[in-house]
Amino acid sequence: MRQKFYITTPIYYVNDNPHIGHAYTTLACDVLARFKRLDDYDVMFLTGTDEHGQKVQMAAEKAGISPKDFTDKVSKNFEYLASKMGFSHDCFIRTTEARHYESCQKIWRRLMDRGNITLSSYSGWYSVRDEAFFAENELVNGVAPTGAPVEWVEEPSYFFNLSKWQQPLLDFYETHPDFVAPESRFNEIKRFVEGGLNDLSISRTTFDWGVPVPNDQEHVMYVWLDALTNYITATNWNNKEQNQFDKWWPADLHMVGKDILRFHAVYWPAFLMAAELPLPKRVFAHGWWTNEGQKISKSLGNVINPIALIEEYGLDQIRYFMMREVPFGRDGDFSKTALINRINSDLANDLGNLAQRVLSIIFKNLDSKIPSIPEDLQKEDYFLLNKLKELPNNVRVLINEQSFHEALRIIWHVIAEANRYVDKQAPWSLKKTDFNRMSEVLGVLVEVLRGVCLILQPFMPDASEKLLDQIKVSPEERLFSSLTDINSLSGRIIEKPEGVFPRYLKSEDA
Ligand code: ME8
Repeated sequence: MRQKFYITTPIYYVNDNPHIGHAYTTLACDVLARFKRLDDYDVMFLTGTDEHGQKVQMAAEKAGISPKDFTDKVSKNFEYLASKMGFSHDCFIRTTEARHYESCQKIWRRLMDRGNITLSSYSGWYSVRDEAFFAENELVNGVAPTGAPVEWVEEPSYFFNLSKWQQPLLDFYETHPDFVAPESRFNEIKRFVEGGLNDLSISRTTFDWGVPVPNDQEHVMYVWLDALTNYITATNWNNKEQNQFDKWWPADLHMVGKDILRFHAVYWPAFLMAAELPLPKRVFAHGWWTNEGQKISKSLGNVINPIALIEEYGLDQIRYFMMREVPFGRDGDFSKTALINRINSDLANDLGNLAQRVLSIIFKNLDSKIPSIPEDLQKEDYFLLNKLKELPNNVRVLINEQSFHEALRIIWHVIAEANRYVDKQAPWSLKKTDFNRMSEVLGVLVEVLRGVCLILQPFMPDASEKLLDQIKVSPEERLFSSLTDINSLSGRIIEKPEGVFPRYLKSEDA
């Protein structure tokens, strides 16, 4: 039976326009989902929008429309971004769907039935921007640690007995050393839990834009309990006919930004333990993007619109840059200079030129017919083909650790070797001196192009598709299981090659 892989993005608050940060998280998940599909996994890739809570209600008020109309409208911006980015999600969930209300209420009842919820009252600080409660001693100069303003809240509230789950959480972390990555973030989480946990307010009464608490219409659920439950709702947990909970749950990976790790690595596993449901296998918290060295924020007016970037630089170029430029897990800076360097150097020069050179010589000198690799490999052929052979497993290990930048780095190492090989073998000179060897060299190089383009599909689906089309790899031959079919292209006829990665020229250079 095929193995399953269930991967999720955070569901994004609809009060904001989608920006580069949202695109980044979903892109990482898209790369992983595509990689797993090519490795023949049965994949479910979930993304969506978080539509309740005070923040969204206030944004709707500001827009002068009802929260329902507001969320219907702005949720589409995120779906639009997903389509522009070429994301391959299997499901786009909205927390205003009826099935989600049902599943939140089901989880609430499970928590209630097991004695983990009690009615009391909350008095303390609340940050609407973070949708989070803060104790007095957590505030920094009178604001939330994130810098968000806080307001004093006093209201009746249901509480979840989070404090009871401190030791079970610590035990779980101990026995699941890969539960949170990167490791430094896992250590922060452990320190936080070791410091003691306060019971958590999980309902609000001062506004009503949320999932009603069962049997108490005065309360709506705290938006984070509602939001986290989306990961289970998507399995149709509450639907008799289409229930796929057993198939998909637990999730294999929750991908999040570092800002919301605590919710995923502390609250969510505690809710699940308390509800007697299995815990997700892993949570990865990636870093934060800044723009040319500055924090990205609406007030600074430096929010990067990914759609404008795609229009200017190309989709695969942006996908490549985001996955390559910053070590995944660390903070990174978005700079146009760095982006243009990557486009011109890695894509146009290293890969684009290699493909163009190899295919042009075949087209012009071998009647467009892809040659075979040599029967007796020379030392250099062997060296290069061996590097290629090792690549898939090495990339697979890195992808499973979410080291996307490293995976691309080692793919580019093989591309660099291929460029050294082509320079050294100089097929354009062999044309006159040793036609047969020229053909063998080109056979080796097409094999490298095939391997590299197959592995690059998850990162740059469009460009890889174009290159694989050009070297006549049929759609059925694009799973990773075909990687070992060495020499399978020999004898196929190519068409006149076309460049896939244009250089980026500033308008004054064009
Ligand atoms: O927190 N750099 O939604 P949100 C990198 N609804 N990633 C960034 C980023 C940046 N500058 N800015 C945003 C929420 N992100 C909740 C989630 S999940 C059950 C509920 C990404 O719209 C990053 O993934 O505020 C971050 O965690 C997420 O957007 C926050 O999105």
